[in-house]
Amino acid sequence: MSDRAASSDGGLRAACLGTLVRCDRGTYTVPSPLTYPHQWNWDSAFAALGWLCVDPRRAWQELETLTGAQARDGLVPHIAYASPRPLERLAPLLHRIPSLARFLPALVRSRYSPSPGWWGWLRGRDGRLRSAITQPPVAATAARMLFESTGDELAARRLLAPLSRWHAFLLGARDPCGLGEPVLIHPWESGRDNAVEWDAPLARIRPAVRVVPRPDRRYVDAAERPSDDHYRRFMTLVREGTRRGWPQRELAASGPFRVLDPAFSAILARAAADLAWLCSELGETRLAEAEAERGERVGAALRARLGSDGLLRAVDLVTEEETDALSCASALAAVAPDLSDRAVAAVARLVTAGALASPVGVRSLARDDPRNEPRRYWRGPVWVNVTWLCAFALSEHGFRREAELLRLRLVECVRDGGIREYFVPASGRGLGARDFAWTAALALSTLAGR
Ligand code: 2M8
Repeated sequence: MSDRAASSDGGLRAACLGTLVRCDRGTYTVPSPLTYPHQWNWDSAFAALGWLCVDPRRAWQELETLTGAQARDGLVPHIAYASPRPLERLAPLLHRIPSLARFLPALVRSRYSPSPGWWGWLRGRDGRLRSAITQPPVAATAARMLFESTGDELAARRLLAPLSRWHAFLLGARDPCGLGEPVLIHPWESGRDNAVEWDAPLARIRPAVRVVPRPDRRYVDAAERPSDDHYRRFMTLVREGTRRGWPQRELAASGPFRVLDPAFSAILARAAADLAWLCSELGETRLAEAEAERGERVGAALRARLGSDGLLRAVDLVTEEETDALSCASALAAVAPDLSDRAVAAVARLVTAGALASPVGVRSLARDDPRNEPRRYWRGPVWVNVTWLCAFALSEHGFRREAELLRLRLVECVRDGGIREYFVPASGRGLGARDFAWTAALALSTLAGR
């Protein structure tokens, strides 16, 4: 490596660390200080991998804080809210007094929408306010990586039961018909909020929420965020779930929005296999067996519905139709441990030279899809976590050359585009939130050769 490259790697490392530190809230990491001021689920798993490069104790703590927000039924929420500020503490009380409830929006206005009241003031095990939906379960895979690098048995052991209960929830309440894959009940659960796959299932939701607070657009251009129409439907699903008291099994069996996401399922298949490995390393045989069985169940379900082109796609369970879109979800399916060589080879082509390839990483939507919007959130841009997960998946399946190419693109992307939330595929321009934690964390991890 030339001196110049070495010194610019050093500069990038320092910049990434600066972002992680600015996003650090002591025991967890916010995705971005201005746009996302709470703890998010898969963001924290990625942040842990960044902390691992500089402070392993802090990395373990990230995952422990995340699982602390777990609900009684095992769900680990997609958002665990930061402690309310003094005035916000009054919100749950005001909510009960109809004549005062109208002051609520003013109290919680400044931070993020939806605020905790939208979910019905739910609390996790640790007392934090939380959402009622989940997100891709990357945490067990992050835990395995932390353990392989630190060997900290005590820290790992604390995570086994909560992670296993979460996986059990995903294949229990969230798989009421025994499909072998968890049913997602809100687009936010996929982590790819406004992906084109969700357009058709969302089109059936009649927007009952008309005025939606959009603090997200205070710091990010409206053209780079989901539209108001998307938000009305997102919030209608939340309001309806809260009105019904979030009956998870019922919503997964007959709710208004029900989809299978190959990315989420594949991440779960990998997570269960990784947790099985971790449990068996720590002598927890019973848990290890249960997790291995879960991983195999999801893997078998995915293999059974591979398309003729070797790729997996999302399914709308209300119409039982497969989406026509080719998105990064098909690429992320390779995260599952047991896929055929043919299926992994199809993904390898797709992300390095095919419709999802770009000079700065993996596109969120095929380049020639007429719905592609290169600047709008999950409808076209490149996201660093997607590129990183694809590189990880390909390398685990033995496609080392392709994995290395993606890693090079990832580092170039962040070096040239900045530590931003997402990137225009053709130009590499950074967009969305600034000081974005998973971009920093995964660039750090890649630079460290992990
Ligand atoms: C985005 O999602 C949130 C809702 O969960 C939002 O737009 O407000 C997604 O990119 C999601 O994947 C991510 O976890 C979250 C925080 O970075 O932001």
